[in-house]
Amino acid sequence: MSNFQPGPEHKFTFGMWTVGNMGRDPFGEPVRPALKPLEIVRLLADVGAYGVNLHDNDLVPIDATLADRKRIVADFRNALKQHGLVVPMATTNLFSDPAFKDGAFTSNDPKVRALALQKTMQSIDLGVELGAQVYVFWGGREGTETDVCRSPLDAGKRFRDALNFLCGYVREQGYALKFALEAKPNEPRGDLYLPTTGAMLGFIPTLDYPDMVGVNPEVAHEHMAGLNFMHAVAQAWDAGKLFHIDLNDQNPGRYDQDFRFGAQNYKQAFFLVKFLEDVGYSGSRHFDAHAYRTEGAAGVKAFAAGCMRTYLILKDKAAKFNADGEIQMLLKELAAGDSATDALLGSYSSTRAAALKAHVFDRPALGARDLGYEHLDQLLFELLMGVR
Ligand code: GCO
Ligand code: MN
Ligand code: MN
Repeated sequence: MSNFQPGPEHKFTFGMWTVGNMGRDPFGEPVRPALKPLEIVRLLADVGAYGVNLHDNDLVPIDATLADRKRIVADFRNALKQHGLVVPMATTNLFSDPAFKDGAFTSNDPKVRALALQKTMQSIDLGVELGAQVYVFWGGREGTETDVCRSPLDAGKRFRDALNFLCGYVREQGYALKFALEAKPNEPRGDLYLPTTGAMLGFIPTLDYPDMVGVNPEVAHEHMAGLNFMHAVAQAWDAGKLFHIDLNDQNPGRYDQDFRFGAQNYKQAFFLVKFLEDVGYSGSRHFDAHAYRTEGAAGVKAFAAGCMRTYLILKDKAAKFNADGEIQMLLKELAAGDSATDALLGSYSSTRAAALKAHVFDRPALGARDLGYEHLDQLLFELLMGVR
């Protein structure tokens, strides 16, 4: 890896809403013109992305007629073909329309819940038609400003019922589609239900078809909650549930920043890329971010190119870290045991338990050991800064 050029093998994808973001915020009007779906496809192909993901209404307006839908989808498919882009993931917009102002699947109003199911089935059909294999659920409005409105137990039950219904739908259609649940602690609601990836992982086994359902962790969302993103990803991976990932960046304790991948926390981004590459994660590397509001067309391209380039640079750094003799020797020493101690560890047996109970440890020596993490962490810093 020397030129950090993105290729299809890297599976870099962007949401239509990311490079299409017009820079609107709660205080200011859009600073960039709306891009047509075909312009988004062209832009992403230009910067070397592999795929483009979408909400139903990123492509087909919510009030489109069936004839409109047919024409729009046909044009989009042509553009994808022409530019060699795929659509690995799709999702539903269940947050923009005022009908969903108090939630979609968790709304108190049965009509809203039914509408959410209808909209999602139609959007699943669209996603599958475009080739999506992963379907993301981000419950942007599934939450509260005040808990006076409903019990979180009712909300949880309704969310479960909705996912069970939709799993049933996907199974009956014979779609090869997996669901990926995306947690976020807050924004746009004061509090969102199931606020972390860990919470989602606890919820999945309560579903009727847990094997069909995994997670879509997002860097910014765990950082908003002040958590270590890579740890959440590791837990998802360990559970066999890392179906998708949303890459961006974010400082803790801020609004939902959606910065370019690696823009803020180089070190966390490094450990994340190293983790994904070390374990052999083979899904999309999906960027769910947008250019700073200061940017125009060139800035948006620089943003998209930067996300991918940063990933590849960090991948290269991860390989250097793994090949660094001194770093690897130090890590090996840290975990080194001796045959006497090794015999005390392992699966349970009554003999082992008895031996362990009888063993005399030199506890003060264990406490006095200098672990050398200061030196190791400095070596990492120097490697990342390119002076090693
Ligand atoms: C956000 C979310 C969304 C979702 C997207 C796909 O904070 O706005 O991250 O961008 O990822 O709706 O589900
Ligand atoms: Mn987000
Ligand atoms: Mn996201």
